[in-house]
Amino acid sequence: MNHGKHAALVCAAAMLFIAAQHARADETIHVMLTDNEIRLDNNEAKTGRITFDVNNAAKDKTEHEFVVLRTDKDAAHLPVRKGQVPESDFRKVGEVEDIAQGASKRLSLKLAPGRYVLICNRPGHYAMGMHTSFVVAR
Ligand SMILES: [Cu+2]
Repeated sequence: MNHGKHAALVCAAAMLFIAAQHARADETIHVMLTDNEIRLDNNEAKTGRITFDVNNAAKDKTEHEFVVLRTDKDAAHLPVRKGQVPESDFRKVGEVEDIAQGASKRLSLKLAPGRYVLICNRPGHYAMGMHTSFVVAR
């Protein structure tokens, strides 16, 4: 095999490898829970396996949780009953509970394209502002 052909084959193989790696790439979203907010380093991800790295960065010693709901509703206008969003009214995709102040927990999910709302559903916390929207693009 001449050198030029060999180089082209190696190059094609490398490109296929990169394409395959890209298709399987896991995306990590860093989630910061504060006393009255959920902050993400990115409110959008591509379809596939997404890992939420959830850190309770609250100033007070309150435990928080992190719930992923699949819904087209506006994150700020979900129904609330007795201080909590009725999770059974929604398609709950995943959840991590009981995250102590200063602690982190990871939640890895395979998410389909669409709109999601991320909340903390400890009583009263949603109403305090612990919600944000999240979009999974094709
Ligand atoms: Cu909370």
